[in-house]
Amino acid sequence: MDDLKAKYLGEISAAADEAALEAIRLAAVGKKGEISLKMRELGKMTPEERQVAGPALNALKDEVNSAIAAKKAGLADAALNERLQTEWLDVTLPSRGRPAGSIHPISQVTQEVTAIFADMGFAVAEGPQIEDDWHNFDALNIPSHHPARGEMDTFYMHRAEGDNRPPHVLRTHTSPVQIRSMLEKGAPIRVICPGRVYRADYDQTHTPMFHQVEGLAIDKDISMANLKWVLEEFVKSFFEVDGVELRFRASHFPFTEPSAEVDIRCSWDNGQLKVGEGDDWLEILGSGMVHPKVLEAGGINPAEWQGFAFGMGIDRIAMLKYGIPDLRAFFDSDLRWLRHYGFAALDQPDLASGLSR
Ligand code: 2U9
Repeated sequence: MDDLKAKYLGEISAAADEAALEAIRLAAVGKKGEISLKMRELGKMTPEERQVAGPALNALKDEVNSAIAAKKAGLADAALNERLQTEWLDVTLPSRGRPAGSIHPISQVTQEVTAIFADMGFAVAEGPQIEDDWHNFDALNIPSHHPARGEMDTFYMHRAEGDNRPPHVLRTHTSPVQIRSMLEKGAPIRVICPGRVYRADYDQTHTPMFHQVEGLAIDKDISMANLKWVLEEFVKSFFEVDGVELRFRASHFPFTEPSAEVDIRCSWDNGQLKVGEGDDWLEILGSGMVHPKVLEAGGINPAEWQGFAFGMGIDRIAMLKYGIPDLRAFFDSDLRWLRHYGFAALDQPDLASGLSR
């Protein structure tokens, strides 16, 4: 008994890790362990022998078990201490200096426009950039022979061989988002839809991907007078000028009737744009009363409801407001350009503190 005790306590104290400890446990007190087998032999002993050997074996088993438990705890402590020694971290160290990122003018202007229209009760809606031709064209009263549907301007998605359904398109305007909003929410409705749009065009003022914001307001008695007020408020807030004169020029869009293009009074002082004064006019957006067929496509009864819509290029108004000459540079990811024209990340535009501090 003393030999067994000395052997196992010695092995336990020398065990290097938990796996070694488990091997010792199995060899000593496991089902077929040495001590367990000895306990099975108790049955063959005389009652006198059993009275001595029984308690002694039980005591030995208990002693081995508690030695294993104590060693196990010791090993876990040692492992933790080892980790604490090697994995420490000085949380009082100052952070490494990093060059600050900046907000892209398009993000900045999108937020400015959103803040202005949110203040006038417009919600923001978004939709897919890959559209079916019904949402992008038909619902907007753009017939299949319309030039905008031609290969020239529209990016068509690929269809599998033998699939004769009309192809999906990269949306050519954000108008399909308003169609989706009308179908989803019904009237009355007031939304703006900012987002990316795609047209096959590339020069100093056109990129194949650009950004638009369109607006839609539908109610029982909305007129062009409401449109005029909303756009005047927008232009004043956006260009941060008090008085600004708007000029509505009759125009034509398939989705609005009547339609108007809107110019603002401005001057160009050696290349510098001034809004609200001068003898020049600058076209900034298109607008009109929503065509009855378009209301119908949006599930809204044109005998009961009417509304106005407008659309403008975010990139274009960003160029005008912040004096950025070439549209193509917007998408070059040139760090020097981004540092020059970018905005501080923590200065988010809101009406109370000024849009573009
Ligand atoms: C619905 C009904 C009507 C949106 C409109 C314009 C006029 C317009 C251009 C401005 C410059 C696009 O970025 S640009 O090339 N947009 O002139 N957009 S009215 O009319 C809608 C839209 C959706 C359901």
